[in-house]
Amino acid sequence: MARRIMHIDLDAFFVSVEQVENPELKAKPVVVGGRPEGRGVVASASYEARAFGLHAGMPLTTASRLCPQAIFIQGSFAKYRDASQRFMTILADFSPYLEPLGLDEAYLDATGFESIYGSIHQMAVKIKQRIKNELGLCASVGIASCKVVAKVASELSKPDGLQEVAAGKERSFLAPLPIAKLPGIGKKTGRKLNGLGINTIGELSIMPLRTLKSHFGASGEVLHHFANGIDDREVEPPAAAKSISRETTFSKDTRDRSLLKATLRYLSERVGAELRQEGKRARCIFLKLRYADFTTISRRHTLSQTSDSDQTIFDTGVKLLSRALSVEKQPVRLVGIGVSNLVESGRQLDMLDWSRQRQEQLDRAIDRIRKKYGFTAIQTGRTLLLKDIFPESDEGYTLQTPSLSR
Ligand code: TTP
Ligand code: MG
Repeated sequence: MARRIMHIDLDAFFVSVEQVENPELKAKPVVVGGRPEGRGVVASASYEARAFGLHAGMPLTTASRLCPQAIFIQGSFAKYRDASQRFMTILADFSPYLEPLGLDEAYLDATGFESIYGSIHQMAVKIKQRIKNELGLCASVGIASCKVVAKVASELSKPDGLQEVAAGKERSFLAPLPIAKLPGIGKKTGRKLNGLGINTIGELSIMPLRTLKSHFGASGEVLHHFANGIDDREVEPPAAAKSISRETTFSKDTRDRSLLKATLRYLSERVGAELRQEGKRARCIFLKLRYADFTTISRRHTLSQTSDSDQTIFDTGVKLLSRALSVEKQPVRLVGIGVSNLVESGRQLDMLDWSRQRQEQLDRAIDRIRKKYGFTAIQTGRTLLLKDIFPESDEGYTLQTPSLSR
């Protein structure tokens, strides 16, 4: 029996959450991403804003030039995470075979659910209704025999869409579409294919596999299968997070070591707080730097013992930072810190290591205070410097883009 896979994606997610909170924003060109004069990019644009050519990833300055009447919103990640959790909870009511992707999309395996809902189409209608009634948000749904076709179908049906591709019709559904609609074809691959005279998915589907492999290596085979509507990937429940990181872009490129360290301290505390909330410890700490010319580097350090302490994350970050700055003289545009190689924090502390134990107790006490009174209610000397630079909110300092101020 052919599988029935659903792909569900919320329309203009960040913007729609803002519109639910403030209905005056409805039916207007709205952009979430930051102030129009800021250096960030559009994270989400309402469909009214898209009519002016605005899209995710566009610099905010360009967006405000193309659509000066647009309403620009800084956004708040905590709000979106909350809406996302409620969205996933609704989906989980419909099927345990659920694979969330990012915040606002998921695959759901609905094979065999016809008997409960009458048809898979009816099931999708019910899902859309619940999302609308309970969250006030619109979802678009694609239904097909595999993930890739379901995803293309939901995308094509937007906004507020629902499209089902019958089993056996996958190829004919995809054939007339431009290759850019196929997941896995980015700008570079798209240009290369166009250069080879391939413009539609249908043209790609009949390209000899050998030729595709010679141009794109192993991914040539994936392209061939996808273009023919073949995709055996299962709907998989989420794997545990592999890393946790936070980063921010400065409003002005900087060489100021105290500002860099203060920012690193703040980001380390955010990473540490999430690590502890997840009940994990990390073996590896990494630093990310982007210089003024956009060169981006990542440096990592493996700890001899796993840790979930802000201080360890920060100290390691500072060492990596000093080393990097000693070889590169350019000002820094972006700094980020993260942890990886995570393990469950079940292991008891080494009772002999008192200073470490005290540090970990302190982190937990700070977490509790912050949970109650807001992130900036308690601050280490080093992050106080940031008070003059970034606006404060209960969730912490508001950094350049909402997705980064988690
Ligand atoms: P998308 O689903 O790609 O976009 P969208 O929901 O805004 O619009 P669509 O109707 O086309 O689905 O991404 C979901 C959210 O993820 C989006 O609202 C904001 C965030 N996001 C970013 O922060 N940066 C990005 O570059 C993109 C693409 C999305
Ligand atoms: Mg979306």
